[in-house]
Amino acid sequence: MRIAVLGGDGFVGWPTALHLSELGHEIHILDNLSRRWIDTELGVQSLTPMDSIQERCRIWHLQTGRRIHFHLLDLATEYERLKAWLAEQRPDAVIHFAEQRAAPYSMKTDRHKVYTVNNNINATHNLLAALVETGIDAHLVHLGTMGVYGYSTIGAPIPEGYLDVSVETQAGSRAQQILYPTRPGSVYHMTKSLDQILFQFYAQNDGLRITDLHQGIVWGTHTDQTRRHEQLINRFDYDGDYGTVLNRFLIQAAIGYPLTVHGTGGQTRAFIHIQDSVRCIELALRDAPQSGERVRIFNQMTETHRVRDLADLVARMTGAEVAYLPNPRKEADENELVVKNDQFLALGLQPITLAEGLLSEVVEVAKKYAHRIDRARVPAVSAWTRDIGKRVEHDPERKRLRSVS
Ligand code: USQ
Repeated sequence: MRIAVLGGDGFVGWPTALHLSELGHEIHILDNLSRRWIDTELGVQSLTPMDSIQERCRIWHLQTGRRIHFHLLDLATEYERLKAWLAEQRPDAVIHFAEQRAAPYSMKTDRHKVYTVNNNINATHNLLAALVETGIDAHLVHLGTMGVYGYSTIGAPIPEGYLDVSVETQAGSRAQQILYPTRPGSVYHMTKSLDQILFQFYAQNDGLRITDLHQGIVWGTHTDQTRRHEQLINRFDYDGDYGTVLNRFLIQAAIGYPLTVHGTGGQTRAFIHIQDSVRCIELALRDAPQSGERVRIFNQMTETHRVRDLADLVARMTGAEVAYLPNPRKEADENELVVKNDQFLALGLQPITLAEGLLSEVVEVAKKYAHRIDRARVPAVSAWTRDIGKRVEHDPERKRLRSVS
């Protein structure tokens, strides 16, 4: 297949492009390189040294003989160029990763909220409108998030996108399936919730074939392909805005920084290893819906864990200290989470679960590049509200951490 990977320079986009190229697909990455600009804005860098996208593609070609094509394009602002590109290349599938993906970044200031909404919603809508206008019957696979469901304890497993409800009518009760009610916990998660409505409309109105993957928190760094050459290495974020919880704990352990648990650490979240993430995308691509079908929704996760249990696990493994810090986010202190992921299991996914070997691999990568870490950028400082911000700033445990690190 000819596949467009939108956002193919990012943390999941790059290994996906490699994985699909290895399988023999013709891969075109479309990316505005905004993630690299955000590093510059924040004054941080990936733990792992990343080459330019053109250099990465060159090395892949040298290693495998396969070509990955790169096109510099901003989906959110260059609608006409996007349409022209689709009309010319007519891809069989489009994988859409091209969104600002960090919740803390989206909550930093009003400017970051506006940027995240403008970028994410325009990118998604431009793509949908361009697919309709060009008449391309490409399967659109979108990387969504588990966070659209919210994290309150509901006492029942979270289904894959749709909820069975019964509506009382004058003629008795009627069964219906509705999109699971969204309860986003950040502006970023809100944009993915809005994406769902856009997909629902375009599938119903124009017969677009769409799969939405509600992914959990990705951990790990290497996949079979990124492991192959130093210059194919994946990016790895450790900072307080882009680093995600388990990867952060692993790098913190590697550099002797206390593990930064927010609040009680009673937050339960869904997780998936990066290798499974790319495999799920392959599986979803093979299982495209028909035109006229409703949006196909998968929960792309393999296990759930409580944050403090992960901290304890990493501490036991490495001898790291655990620090309980005031939570910069507005989120439930404790929640239960049970998630259905039957569809990927039925398609043959064999989950990679938290194994010591893979956890240690991340610690080893972090040790190798520890000299690239700016310890001052490790704490998470983006607060969800002004009041929370003041509380976090003056907290004695946070001040202590600043002095020990
Ligand atoms: N947390 C800590 N300590 C830290 C960092 C985070 O206790 O040092 C806590 C957070 O307060 C939160 C949980 O860990 O309760 C998860 O935070 P995270 O930064 O790992 O994940 P999140 O902000 O939810 O976002 C990440 C990705 C996002 C993706 C999402 C999947 O950045 O793109 O959509 O995971 S999910 O969480 O399932 O919605």
